[in-house]
Amino acid sequence: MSTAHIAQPMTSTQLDQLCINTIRTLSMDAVQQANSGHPGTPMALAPLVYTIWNRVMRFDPQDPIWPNRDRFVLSNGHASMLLWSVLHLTKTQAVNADYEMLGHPSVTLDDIRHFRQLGSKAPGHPEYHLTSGVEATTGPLGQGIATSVGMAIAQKWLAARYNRPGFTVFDYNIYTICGDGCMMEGVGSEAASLAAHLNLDNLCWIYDNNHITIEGNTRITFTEDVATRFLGYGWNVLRVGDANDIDRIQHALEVFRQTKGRPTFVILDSHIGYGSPHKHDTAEAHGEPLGDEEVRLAKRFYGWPEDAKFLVPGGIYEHFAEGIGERGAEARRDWTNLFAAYRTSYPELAAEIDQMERRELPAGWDRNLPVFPADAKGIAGRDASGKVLNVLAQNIPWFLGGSADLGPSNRTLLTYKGAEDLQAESPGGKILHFGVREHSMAAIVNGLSLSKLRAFGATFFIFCDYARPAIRLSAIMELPTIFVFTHDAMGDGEDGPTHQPVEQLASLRAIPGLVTLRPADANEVVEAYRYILQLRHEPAVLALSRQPLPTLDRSKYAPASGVARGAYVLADAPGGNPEVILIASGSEVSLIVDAHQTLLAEGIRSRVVSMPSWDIFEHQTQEYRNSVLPPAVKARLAVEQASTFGWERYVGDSGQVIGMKTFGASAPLKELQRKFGFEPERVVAAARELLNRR
Ligand SMILES: Cc1ncc(C[n+]2csc(CCOP(=O)(O)OP(=O)(O)O)c2C)c(N)n1
Ligand SMILES: [Mg+2]
Repeated sequence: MSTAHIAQPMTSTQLDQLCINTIRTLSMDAVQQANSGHPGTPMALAPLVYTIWNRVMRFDPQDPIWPNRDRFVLSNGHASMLLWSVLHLTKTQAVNADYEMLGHPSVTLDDIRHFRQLGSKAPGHPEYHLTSGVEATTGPLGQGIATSVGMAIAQKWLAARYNRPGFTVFDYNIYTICGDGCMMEGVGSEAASLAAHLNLDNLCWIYDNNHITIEGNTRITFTEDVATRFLGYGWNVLRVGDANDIDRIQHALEVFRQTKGRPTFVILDSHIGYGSPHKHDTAEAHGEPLGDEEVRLAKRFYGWPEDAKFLVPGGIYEHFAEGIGERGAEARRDWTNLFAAYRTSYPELAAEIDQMERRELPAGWDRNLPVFPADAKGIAGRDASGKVLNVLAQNIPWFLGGSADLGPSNRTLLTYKGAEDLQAESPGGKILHFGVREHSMAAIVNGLSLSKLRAFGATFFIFCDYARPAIRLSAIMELPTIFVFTHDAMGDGEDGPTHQPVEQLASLRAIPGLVTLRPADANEVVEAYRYILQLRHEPAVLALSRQPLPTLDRSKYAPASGVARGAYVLADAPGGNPEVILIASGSEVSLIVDAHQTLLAEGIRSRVVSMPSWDIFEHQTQEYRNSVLPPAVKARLAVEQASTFGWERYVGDSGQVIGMKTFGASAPLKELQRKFGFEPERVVAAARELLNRR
């Protein structure tokens, strides 16, 4: 059917409505074509998304990575067709991972026709690493809203550091849409609490209050008073009673922009599946195609040609070009001029922004990194880390972070002169206090990183489980976030099994793209940070010891720079040619070094391999890997205070692993080491056994 069936719109109001219905029908058609997806929420929220994009947001489709653009986060990621529709209709341009404009649109109509199909830029959920214009990967409910708090903290931080009188370089806002699911998820509550504590008045969440989730009406499970809850946090709470009233929506967003000192929460009453005569207000509209007949009926309701598919009527692209297109272009032009003048007045700050935006490191970023002398007593991984963090934070202006209330234990507090807490009244501080909120901490670190800050979050290693969903998203988004986890094994002995990590290493090593490092001594900690800081597209986890670890004598053993290869030969049998290989990470490396000395004295040719990172090692050439673990040497022993799960890949069928097969126990560390076999004698005995020399 041709566009002729739609009367040529005359008024701007009619054009608004036509744009909204275009978003709705594109969404319905895409879901129907894919025979999977979520039509109902795009049908309900098209007016909201239209208003944000075409009337409010300062976003230039010609340059979707312009630094001072407003951010839009779709936390109810299942409604992704909203995003694909507006990215398409605004002709948002594609950019690659090196921040180069590609000269073609981010999302084509063909991508929408292939919604949820392999290779389409319109996948099932918004994917930051895949489609330009997506500000955050969403889908796991609650992550988007929590991540947007990180974005809001980042904006305030950028403003505090870089704005100067007459030069408001950063003043963007963050608009986040969420649904009942996001409201139910705990991570959202953690983040909402912190957002109000930090007075994030640049942050606006719009809650799609449709009373529907997958199992039906929310009366079966979600009857709290959300408005009161947000008032309790300290948010500015607004209500728009009709999701189709775009003037009211626009007004609410104006109130948001005028509200100072607190974030804004807009409760928007909507009807899922709006326009579908049989499915509106039902859970069926949430996640199933409407069916051809129902699509037809909904189109009839919208006054749309019933048989048209993927129709973008004449005038639609133009209406977006006149709205967000012109407003965004003008905002970016003004900003570009402002920034040119800023560059003249503040060349160093401007250069800093350039580097930061490209995820580069400033010259001298690693100067003064400590070198630790050999010391049998040694230093704890967390202490070495604390020294490194304090150097990095001074060398890299946009490096910042903190802990989920364990800063003193994690040794993540920045203590150098001038280091300041990040609080509402000091938004440019670099010491973050996440409170006891590990999950939202990790999501917020993602938000900071999406804003190009180099951010770290910290807690006890055991509680990485509480942060894991957001760490996983870090990896999916290919963000260079940093997670500093201390108390990496049984070092906190008396706290017992609830505090002793067992399966956490295996679980993190299983996350594709995440670099997990467990350094053996203080110099390996330094080298681990040196490696991590140079990553631009991968997140990293550091598992650090609570207790002192001997600082290895690097004049006797191989240099710690071997960390950059994931695993390296630390000590070898004289002349090489080992008959047994001992492999360990972290605190168990010095243990196998001790065992190695005994074995050598017994005439057994052992090799010691320090393996701080499986992930990095896996990326080395086969040749290098064979040089560390020669295939011919089958007698291999891995020692690690963690689940043995996965070590078979390095020790092989004829190897052995000394590790954890149960949870730990509450006792002093020495006793635990004895009970679980982490003693040199046990390692020596196991090596002998492997060689059949009892
Ligand atoms: C953490 C998480 N748990 C479960 C799901 C599966 N899921 C997707 S949408 C949805 C219901 C969401 O309801 P709501 O947020 O109200 O969205 P609406 O149907 O109103 O669009 C669920 C449970 C998910 N995506 N993420
Ligand atoms: Mg809902």
